[in-house]
Amino acid sequence: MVMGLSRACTVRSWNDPVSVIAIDLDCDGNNDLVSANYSSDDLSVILGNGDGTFQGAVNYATEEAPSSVFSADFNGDGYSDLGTTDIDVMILLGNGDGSFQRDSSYSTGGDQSTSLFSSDFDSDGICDLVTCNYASDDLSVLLGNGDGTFQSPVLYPVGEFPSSVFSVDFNGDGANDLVSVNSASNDVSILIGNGDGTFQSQINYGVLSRPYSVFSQDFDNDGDLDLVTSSLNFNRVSVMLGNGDGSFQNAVHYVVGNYPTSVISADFDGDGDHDLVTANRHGTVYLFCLAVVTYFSEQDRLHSSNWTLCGHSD
Ligand SMILES: [Ca+2]
Ligand SMILES: [Ca+2]
Ligand SMILES: [Ca+2]
Ligand SMILES: [Ca+2]
Repeated sequence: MVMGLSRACTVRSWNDPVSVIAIDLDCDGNNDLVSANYSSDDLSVILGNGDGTFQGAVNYATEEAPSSVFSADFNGDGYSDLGTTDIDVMILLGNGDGSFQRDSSYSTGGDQSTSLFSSDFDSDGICDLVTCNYASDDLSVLLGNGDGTFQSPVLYPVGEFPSSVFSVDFNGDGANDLVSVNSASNDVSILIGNGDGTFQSQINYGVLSRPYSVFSQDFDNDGDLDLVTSSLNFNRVSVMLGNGDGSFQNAVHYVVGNYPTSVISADFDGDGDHDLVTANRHGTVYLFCLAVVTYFSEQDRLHSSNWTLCGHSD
């Protein structure tokens, strides 16, 4: 099986980038990068040149210790905006040229928001926000007004120490649902959306110890969205196939690298199957990343390959 990844390229100019996204921010057709930098209290915007190289970082100050960044068009002007969680949720509105203006901050009503996601929860075509709040064991839903501002948060209890949140329509009713992965209760919480911006109570499914990251994709191509979580303690990812009604089958586990802090899915080898990549951390060497792609198509289950992506050892 041939992989499309061939080399590692390290881009450095920030401190402790704990969250990163790739999106075209300046509308030139090239993907750009944004990182949330936990130790330097800022976001780095790094514009891509389209050939795999990048320009220097432009930093935007946040309040304190940003832990997550997400991009959506919050004010509907066609330009990508940024949201980040630190003490509050901070919104930066995009100018369309890769620069941003700091807009407003919003309390989540919870404690220690570690993850942020945006989708439309009340079906009005306007991007809304959800955060997961690590220390208060809940999710905060903030409905968007369409001009880049948001309504007051509504909180929903989930499992213990939620570390990541994601939103898709698990039961196919047209309303986006929520999932959080809970690192102390070792489960995921599913909250089915009512389509009006409110959500039903959590339904929980057990996964491996200290799950930290969650992502959704239709891994078995049956039309039902499935889940994957990463387990810090067992160095595995857990795949739970969806039944299409918002319920899930028991998790199947796959070995990846050490301490997988993040897992996402994409088709890396162009065969139409959804592959996985995890970002793994090693002991005291903070942010030393080893990418592991695990194929789990029926023909090639459990095959994985490793690439060293970047080293950071201060
Ligand atoms: Ca915008
Ligand atoms: Ca909305
Ligand atoms: Ca739904
Ligand atoms: Ca599926």
